[in-house]
Amino acid sequence: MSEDRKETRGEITYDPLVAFMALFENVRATDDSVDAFEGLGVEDRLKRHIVQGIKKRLETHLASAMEQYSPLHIINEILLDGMKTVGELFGAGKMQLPFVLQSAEVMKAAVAYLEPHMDRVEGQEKGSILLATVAGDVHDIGKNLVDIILTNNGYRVVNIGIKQPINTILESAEKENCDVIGLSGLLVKSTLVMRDNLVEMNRRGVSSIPVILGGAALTRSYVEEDLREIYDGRVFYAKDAFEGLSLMETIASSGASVPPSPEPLAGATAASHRRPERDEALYVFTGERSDTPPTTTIPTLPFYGAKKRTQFDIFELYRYINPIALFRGQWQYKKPEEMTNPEFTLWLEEHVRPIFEQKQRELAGVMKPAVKWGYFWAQSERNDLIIYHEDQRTERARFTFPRQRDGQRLCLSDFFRSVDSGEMDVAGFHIVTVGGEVSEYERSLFARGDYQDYLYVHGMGVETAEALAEYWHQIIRREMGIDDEEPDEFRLLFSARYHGSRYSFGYPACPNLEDQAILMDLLEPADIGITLSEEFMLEPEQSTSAIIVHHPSAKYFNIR
Ligand code: B1M
Repeated sequence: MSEDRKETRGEITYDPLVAFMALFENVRATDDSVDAFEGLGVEDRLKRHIVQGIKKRLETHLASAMEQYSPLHIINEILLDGMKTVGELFGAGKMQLPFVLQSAEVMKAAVAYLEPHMDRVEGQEKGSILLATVAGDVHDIGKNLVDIILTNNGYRVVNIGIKQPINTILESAEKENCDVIGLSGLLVKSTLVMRDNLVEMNRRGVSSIPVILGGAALTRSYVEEDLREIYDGRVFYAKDAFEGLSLMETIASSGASVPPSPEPLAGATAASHRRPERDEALYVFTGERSDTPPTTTIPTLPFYGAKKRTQFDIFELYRYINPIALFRGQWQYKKPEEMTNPEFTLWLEEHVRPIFEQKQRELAGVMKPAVKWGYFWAQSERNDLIIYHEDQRTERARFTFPRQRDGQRLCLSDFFRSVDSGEMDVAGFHIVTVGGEVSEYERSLFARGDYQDYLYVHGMGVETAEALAEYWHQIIRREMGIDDEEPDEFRLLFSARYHGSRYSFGYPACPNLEDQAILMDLLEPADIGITLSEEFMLEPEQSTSAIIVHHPSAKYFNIR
């Protein structure tokens, strides 16, 4: 156990002193005898501030630049030129996203300093965009990254937040006189909402406004082929914030006339389309089950119903964070071409792990982990999984899962004993959260312009929620007595090398988000502060749920 953790009643609690000290970590000691800007002209000094993300002495250098240039010239010709270099370095894989955000922070600070000295800021922008996450979707960070990159590259961004209906989007775009509408969404359902939004824009005759779409559930071909056929105006796909920026640049440079949609990318074939509609045929049982053999043993039911736990050793949970998912996925550190994999791993250990360790301490008191979990009698019936009351006779709930059309014809229900077998099986469920405080903290960082920290804190929230799910799944395996294949390395734990599996509703084997409502009825997690929105999203945001399957052959599979 590390020394900076305080132990009380066998639990490790938050230590304010440790958190305070953590604030001063990662502050690089600078050698004041060396002037990083020495010998540079006023323009190059400012560009260096931007490209290297240096805030120190920014105001002094801006003040001396103002002796020569107008604030507007400084922004448009010098600082934005620096941001252009940042974009190019990022595009060439020579700059990591957290450093891009650090540059954006400096840009924001510089503009804030210059603004009071400008006669009129409005109308000086390169273009404007209304940004929103579509109705029913709570995902914020992707859209906010787009906001940061566009704002700090000279565009006016009107960011109206998450879960936005088309009415509000169009009203705000009109009121704010935006040139472009940008829609974001991560849910499969959001791809349909985006399509409906475009149809509605046609109907209202406002299709002269170009639309940029982004988010993980979209594919380029879905946007550039299917949606382009539907929308009377121009619609573009942006895979990330920088593609959003280059699209804005193309649109802005074409003036009033909207540029033609680019040709679809080679390789964007019909086969790569994601057709998000539910395929009913997959849910109809045609008489042919998979050849999943019944388990030889059924675990003893640890207890019937649900329990909760709210006391955790947060540092123990942090051990279950998958560093690859955090460093490479959330924080988006990418391997530069010139580095080998082992070199990059070493680089991450040297440069990124210290940030991870510092954030663990900083957020120890912000994370509020809580779990609700339980065990229920269960049996399968074709594609259905029936959950019984404690009497093992009365049906309490029923899930219907899709079945693979070809190949093994796998279906989640086949991992459970069937009604015909006459034997009662056991299903586990859990729902975990790290609470809402981390999201509030994250939002305050975004609002303050602490963009790099915003990314770091968001990533920590996401991966601590994932870690808690991993940790609790292990506890469940122990309680069920299926901890016979526990890996002795965390690396193997992250690749699910253990007995049984954990499936989250909304993922391919059990894609119906609506099933979250059944899980909520079973676990009743309101007492740990988790609720379900009308769109079947969990509140707080950093929460996740799963059904735990004990069958030894249970592994992830796709439904096609
Ligand atoms: Co979940 N999740 N998740 N999740 N999660 C998704 C979204 C999912 C697609 C995964 C999958 O199926 N493969 C899936 C939804 C599928 C569906 O709709 N059915 C899913 C699910 C099912 C769920 C749960 C329901 C699972 C469960 O518990 N039963 C649950 C719901 C949570 C809730 O209700 N609150 C859940 C939970 C979680 C975690 C908490 C564990 C965690 C955090 C979620 C969060 O932050 N709110 C999480 C994560 C991490 C993901 C994935 C893996 C990653 C999301 C992310 O953080 N991306 C995600 C799968 C995926 O995206 N590949 C998934 C990083 C972020 C910076 O990227 O927002 O895409 P993104 O933005 C990018 C680009 O897309 C683009 O630029 C950005 C920056 O480069 N971009 C634009 C975005 N908008 C743009 C707009 C533009 C231009 C570019 O112009 C306008």
